[in-house]
Amino acid sequence: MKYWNEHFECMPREEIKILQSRRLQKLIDRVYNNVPHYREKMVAAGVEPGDIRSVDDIVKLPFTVKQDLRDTYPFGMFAVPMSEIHRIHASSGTTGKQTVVGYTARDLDIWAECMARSLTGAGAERSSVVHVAYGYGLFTGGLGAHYGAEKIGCAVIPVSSGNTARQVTILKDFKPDYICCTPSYALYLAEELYASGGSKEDINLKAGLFGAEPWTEEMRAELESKLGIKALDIYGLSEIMGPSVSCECLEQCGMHVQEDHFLIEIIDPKTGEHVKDGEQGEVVFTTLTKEGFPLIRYRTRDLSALMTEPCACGRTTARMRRLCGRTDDMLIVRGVNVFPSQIESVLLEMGETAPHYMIIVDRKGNHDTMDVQVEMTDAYFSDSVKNIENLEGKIKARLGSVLGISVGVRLVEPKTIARSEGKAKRVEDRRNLH
Ligand code: DLL
Repeated sequence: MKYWNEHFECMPREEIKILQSRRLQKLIDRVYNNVPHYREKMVAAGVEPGDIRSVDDIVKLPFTVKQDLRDTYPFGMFAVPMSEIHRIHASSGTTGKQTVVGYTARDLDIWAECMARSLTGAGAERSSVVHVAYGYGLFTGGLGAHYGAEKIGCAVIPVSSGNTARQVTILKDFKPDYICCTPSYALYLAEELYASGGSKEDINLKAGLFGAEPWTEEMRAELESKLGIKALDIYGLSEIMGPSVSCECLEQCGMHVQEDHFLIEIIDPKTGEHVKDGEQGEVVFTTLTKEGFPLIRYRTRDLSALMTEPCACGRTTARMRRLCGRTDDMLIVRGVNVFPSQIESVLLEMGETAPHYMIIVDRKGNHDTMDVQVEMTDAYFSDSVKNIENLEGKIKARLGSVLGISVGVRLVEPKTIARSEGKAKRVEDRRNLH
């Protein structure tokens, strides 16, 4: 089966727009009547529900930002009474209060539907076995992937995260066809698979749905060759919905947005104006069908670009380009913007180290410093000091030319950089700028 829901996934774009416009009108009516926060903001902006007749009118509505969620913590922006809420998720975030979201039964069903579309796009079907190694709990990854796979009728292995040795045994013995986890955890699993004497020949994975953190094309190549799979990018965020707001198909050419449920805009983060298709900007979502916790023009702080040209898979939905980072995890080092993903690309493309690294930013006096620690491969580790220094110099030169600033590079012993079981932490900013 190629599509889970051909009607919506392959709808002509003009029809998608009509459907979105109709759903947007209903949504605005609903939030105006049920969520005081939105009513107040609309009144302040001088907009009434009747002013919103099509998706083109969305620009009349104010943005919603993370601070709005904090101000109404925990349940102030729910649009239905608690008797209608069936599940609560929360994301801890790195700063400030956690973000709390609620789902009605219908919301959960739509979430499972979107995830079923994503898994089907990766090739999964009823007879497939799906290994879910995203964390189960308040984080949306585990349960999100789980219910999508169950909706298709797959056999789900709900391993959750952690206990890596056992996960490797499961990969070898239960032979799942699909795996859902963060890309950094997939890398760790691959490493442990080989360390236990196994290889890709001992497992049966066809594809992985990897997301919840930024990763690169170079990391994709690494995962595909080590695990013998197609590595697909899947996106989501607690506030909008967990995994499968958008997901790549086997064409691997951008993540298809579930546009019947989510209206996507890409804006210039400074001006708030729309950028042109294909241009990079901040992703903004409106949840067209959510009942429990609808969001209007939510600024995600994620940076991506939109592609609307047809995809070879036949789906007509707009696609998001791989995220290059977030407006708030972009490092500004000596005035230069640096994304951790740029560093990952360089290291993996050079391919002379292990794919494990850590970025340390500090301030000495008034001077920002950036140091990259990267693990040597076992072969290099037993090599001469001179060769190690040469390689450090080579990486330093390459990073310097790509980033436009000079960076310290230190090769460290194999297996000394902490492995991640969920979202990888790759930056330590010691400058206390926040
Ligand atoms: O990470 C939901 C999710 C679970 C997505 C499993 C995909 C797979 P949060 O914990 O709220 O939700 O974190 C959301 O993670 O705003 C992005 O910055 C980042 N993120 C999610 N997917 C990707 C991706 C889940 N494919 C935040 N590429 C988002 C890059 C991603 N960053």
